[in-house]
Amino acid sequence: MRPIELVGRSGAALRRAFQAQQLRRVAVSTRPYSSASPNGTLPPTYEKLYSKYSEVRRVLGAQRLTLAEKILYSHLDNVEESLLSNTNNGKDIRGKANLKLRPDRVNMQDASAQMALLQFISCNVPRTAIPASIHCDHLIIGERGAEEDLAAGINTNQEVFDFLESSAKRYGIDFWPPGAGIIHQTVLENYALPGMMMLGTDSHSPNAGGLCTITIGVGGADAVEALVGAPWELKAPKILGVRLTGQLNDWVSPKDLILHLAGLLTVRGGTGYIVEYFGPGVETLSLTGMATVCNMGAEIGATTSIFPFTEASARYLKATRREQAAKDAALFQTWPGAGAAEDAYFRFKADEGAQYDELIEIDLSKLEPHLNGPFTPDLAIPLSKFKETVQKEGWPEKLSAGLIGSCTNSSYEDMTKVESIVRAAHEAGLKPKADFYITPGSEQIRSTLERDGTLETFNKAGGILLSNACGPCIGQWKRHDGIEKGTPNAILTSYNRNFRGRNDGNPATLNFLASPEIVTAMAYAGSTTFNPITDTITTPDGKEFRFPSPRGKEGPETPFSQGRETFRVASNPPDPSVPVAISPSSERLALLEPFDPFPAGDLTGLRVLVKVSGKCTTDTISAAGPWLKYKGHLPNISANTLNTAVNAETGEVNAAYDHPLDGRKYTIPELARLWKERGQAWLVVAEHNYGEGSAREHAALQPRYLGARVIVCKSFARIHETNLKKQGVVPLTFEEPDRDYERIGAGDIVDTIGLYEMLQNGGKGDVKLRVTKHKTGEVFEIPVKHQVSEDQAKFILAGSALNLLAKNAALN
Ligand code: MIC
Ligand code: SF4
Repeated sequence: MRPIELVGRSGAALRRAFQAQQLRRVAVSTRPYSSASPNGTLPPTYEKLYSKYSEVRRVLGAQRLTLAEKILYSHLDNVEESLLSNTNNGKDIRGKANLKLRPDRVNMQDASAQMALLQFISCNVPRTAIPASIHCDHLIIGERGAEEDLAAGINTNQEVFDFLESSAKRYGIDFWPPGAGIIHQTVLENYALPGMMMLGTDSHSPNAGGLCTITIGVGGADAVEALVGAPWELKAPKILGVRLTGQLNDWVSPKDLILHLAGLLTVRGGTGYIVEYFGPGVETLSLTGMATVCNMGAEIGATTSIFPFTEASARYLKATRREQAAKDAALFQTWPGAGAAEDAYFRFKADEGAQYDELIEIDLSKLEPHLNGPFTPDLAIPLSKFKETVQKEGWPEKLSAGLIGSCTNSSYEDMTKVESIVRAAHEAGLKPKADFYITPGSEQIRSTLERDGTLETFNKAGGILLSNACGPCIGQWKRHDGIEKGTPNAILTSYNRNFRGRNDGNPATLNFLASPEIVTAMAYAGSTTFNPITDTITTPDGKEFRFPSPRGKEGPETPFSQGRETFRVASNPPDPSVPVAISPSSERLALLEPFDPFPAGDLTGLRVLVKVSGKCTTDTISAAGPWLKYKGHLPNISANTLNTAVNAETGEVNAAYDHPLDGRKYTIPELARLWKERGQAWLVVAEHNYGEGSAREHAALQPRYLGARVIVCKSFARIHETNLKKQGVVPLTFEEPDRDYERIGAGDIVDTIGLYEMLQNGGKGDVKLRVTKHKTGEVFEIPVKHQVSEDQAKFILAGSALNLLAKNAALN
C-alpha cells in the first residue's frame, strides 16, 4: 500500500499555500514568491513538503537554515506552534523547541516489528495512518551459506514470519520476506527519497540520510505513535556540521571517514545532534558511500545524519530504476519557477550562511584507512599504527575471520572494489588464510553481483556467501572454526558494531571494524599486523605479492537486477478479514498486558536492584543472539535482562544480591523476577551513555515488565532515554554524577521527591531522590535532572505511551 509515490498530480494545494503565504520579519518580505506559473506539476509528496516549507519560511523568514532543519521543520504538525514556543521567537529553536512531527513513513525490521505490531494491535485501529514496511532480516542465521541458512531460518522462525505477514496484510503494510534484504538497504533502494522524513525501528535507519532523507531510529512505541497518526515528538536537535574538502585516496573509503569521526567524537559525541555533511568533498562521494557514513552516525549517538542531494544521488536513483524520482527531485528544486526569491526554493542543501552549532572540517585527502575496536566502535586506530597497537596491546596476531557486507557496507561500489583485489590475489595463486564471509545487503545487490560475475570471483576465492540478512552482525553466527567460547581471537568486519560478544556470543572475540577492502586484504594475509598498502604476501611460487589499489564501480553499467520476483514493493490495501496469527500457547509471541498507571503520588520504597559499572549498552540490557527468538514474548525474553551487566560493587557479571533480606546471590534477571513477585519496585544505578547502541525497546520494556520504575545514571543514549519514558520508566541523571553515583548502592531504599508534581506539571519542576542506605540507615537527598516533555509526562502518568494511545484511539 501507499509507498511514497512520485506520480504527477496537480499542484493546486501547493499553489494555494504558495499564494496565501505572507513573509514575516524577513528581508525577503518585500520580495514575495514569484507568481510566475511553475513549470510542470509537483508530485503529491513534494506538494505537501513545499506547502509546509512555505509555512516554515513564513514563520522563520530569512533565517538561514541547514538542510536538516529545512526537511525536519517542513514535517511539523503545527509549524508555528513548534517553532515559536519557548524559542525566543524562533531564534533559539535547536535544543529548545519540542518538535511535533509528521513523518512520511515507518520502516520496521522483524526483531523490533514484533513488539511494535503487538503495541499497534492494542490500539485497535483498522490500518496504519501512514505507509509502513516490515523487513525480515534479523532472524536469519549465518552459518553454512545463503541457501541452507535461509531455509533453516524460515523453518525456525515460521511462526514469527507468519505473524508479521498476517499483520502486514491486515493493516496494509508492505512485507519484505526473509531473503529480500536488510531493512536499511531495501529502504535505500526502494523508499528513501530526498526531502522525505521516515522513522525506522532500528538505530541504523539514518542510512537513508545518504539519499537526503531525514530518517530517525526509534523504538517500537514511537513507531506506533506515527502509525496511529499521532504526531511524533522530538526535542529539536542541534546541528553538527561536517565540512568535507579534498578527495579520498586509494585504499581510503567513506567507511574511514565515519571511523575517523567516531574516534574524534566518541560514542556519545553526536548525542542530541544531527550530523550534516557539506562542502566540496561531498561531491566526490558515491551515494552508497554517503549512506555508509550516515548508517554509522548511530555509532556516535547522533539523532540522524544527512548529506545534500548530489549528482551521485541522481545517478543512484536512476540505477535503482527510479528515474522519475530523480526528475521530480530536480523539478522540486526549481519550484516555484523563475523569478522567485531565493528562499522560496527548497534546495537539497543548506542555505548559504547557515550556522552550525559545532563545526568539524575534514580534508578527505588526508584521511587514512582505520580499524576501530575492539569492543567499542570509537576506538579508532589508523592502519599505519595498527600493527604496533596490536603488538603493544597483546591482541591476537592471527586473524580468524574477515566478514564483509551487512547493511553498512554491501554496495556495488564496495563489492566491486573488493572484487578487484580478490581477482589480483587469485591470479597470484592466493586464497584467504582467514575464513571469508560475504553478506549482501539485499536481493537486488546480490542478484546484480551475481549477474555481473562478482559473486563468482568471491566463490572462486573460497568466500562463503551468506543470505541477504543480518546474520553474524546481530549475533546469528554459528562458527565452525573450532574457536571455543572464552578463547581470545580476532576478526575483522565491515559492519558497524563491535560490542563484546556481539557476533558469535564469545566475549573474548575482538572485532575490529574496517572497510570491506581492508577486511578482505587482511583476510588474505590471515594476520592483524598486515598492512595491505605497504606489505606483501608470499605466493605459492615464492613471489612477493602486493595488492593493487582497490578499484570499484560506483554502480552497475545497466540498472540493478531485481532478483527474485517476489521481492518487490508490494503495496496492498489493508484487509481486515485477515486474522493476525498468534497461537495462545506460543513461546515466541504473546499479546501485551497493559502496564499499571503511575501511582497517585511520589514513588516510595523503591530499592536499587543493581549498580552497574562501565558500558551498559542495549545489548547489555537485552542481549540478542539466541534471545532474538523471544522478541515477541515479553515474559520469556525478560529472562535475559541485564545479563551481561557488570555489578559495580563486586565486579561480577550478572550478579545481584537480595538486600536487605538474606543478601543471597542471584543473577540480575532472577532477582528482578523475584522482586516482581514480591511486589518490590526497583531502580538501576548506572554510569554514562546508559542504553548506548540500538533502538531495541526491549531494553526498556523488560525492566518495566520486571518492576523497574526509575533508571538513574550519569547520562543516557537518546533513543533509549525516549524508549524508557514511552514504557513508563522514569530516566533521571545525576546532577553531580561523580559524587552521587558513588553514594548510592544496591539494596538502598529510594523515594522520589517532586517527581509526581513534575509529571503533573507537564514535565516542569525539580526532582530529587531521598536515599536511605540499607546498611547504616543514613538518609540523604540526591538532586537529579530529567528531560521529560509535556507529552512524555502524560505517557508516564498513563503507565506507558501505549496506554495513552490506546485510550485516545478508542475515543476517536
Ligand atoms: C543492531 O544493529 O544493534 C540492531 C540489532 O539492528 C538493533 C535493532 C534491535 O535491537 O532490534 C538496532 O540497531 O537498533
Ligand atoms: Fe542488521 Fe547489523 Fe545492520 Fe543492525 S547493524 S540492521 S543487525 S546488519
